[in-house]
Amino acid sequence: MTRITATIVVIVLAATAIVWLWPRSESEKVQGQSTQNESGQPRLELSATSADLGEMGVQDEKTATFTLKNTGTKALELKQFSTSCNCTFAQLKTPSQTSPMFNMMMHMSAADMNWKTELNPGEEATLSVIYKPSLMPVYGPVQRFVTFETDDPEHKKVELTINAQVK
Ligand SMILES: [Cu+2]
Repeated sequence: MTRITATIVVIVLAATAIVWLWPRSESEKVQGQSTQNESGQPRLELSATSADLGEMGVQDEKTATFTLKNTGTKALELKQFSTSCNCTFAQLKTPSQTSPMFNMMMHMSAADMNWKTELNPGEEATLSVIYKPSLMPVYGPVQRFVTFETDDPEHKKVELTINAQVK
C-alpha cells in the first residue's frame, strides 16, 4: 500500500466511525434524559448500615437509630420490615406516620408484615432498632439484623446490623 492509499483508508474509516457512532450516542443521551424527567427515580440514602450499642447488661434495653432519606426525584417505597430475632424490634417514623413495632417474621401479624409506606423526595424517616437481651438471654458479642425492601433499584433489599456486648 502506498502512503496515500493508507491515508485514504484511515480517513474513510474515521468518517464511517463518526457517521455511525455520533448520531447514535446523541439519541441515546436524549432518550435517557427524557425517560428520567418523565418518571423520576427513588433513591435511598442511609445514615449508616450498622450501629454499635456497646456494653450492656442482660436486663438493659438499648436503641440504635438510623436515618433513611429519599434523595431521589420520585416517591420511595419502604416495605417488608422484619428483624432477625424475637429480642429485636424496629419501628419507623416518617413525617406522616409511625409504623407498627416490627419483630421476627413469625411473630408478626400479616398486617404488620405487609405494612408499607412512602417517602416523598427530600423526606426523611427514622428507624429505631430496640434490642432487649432479657427476652432471649445471651452473653458476649451479639449481632442482630433488621431487613426491609425498597423500590430504589440500588437498594432492593437492605440489611442493617446492630452489635452489642452483653455482660
Ligand atoms: Cu433474640
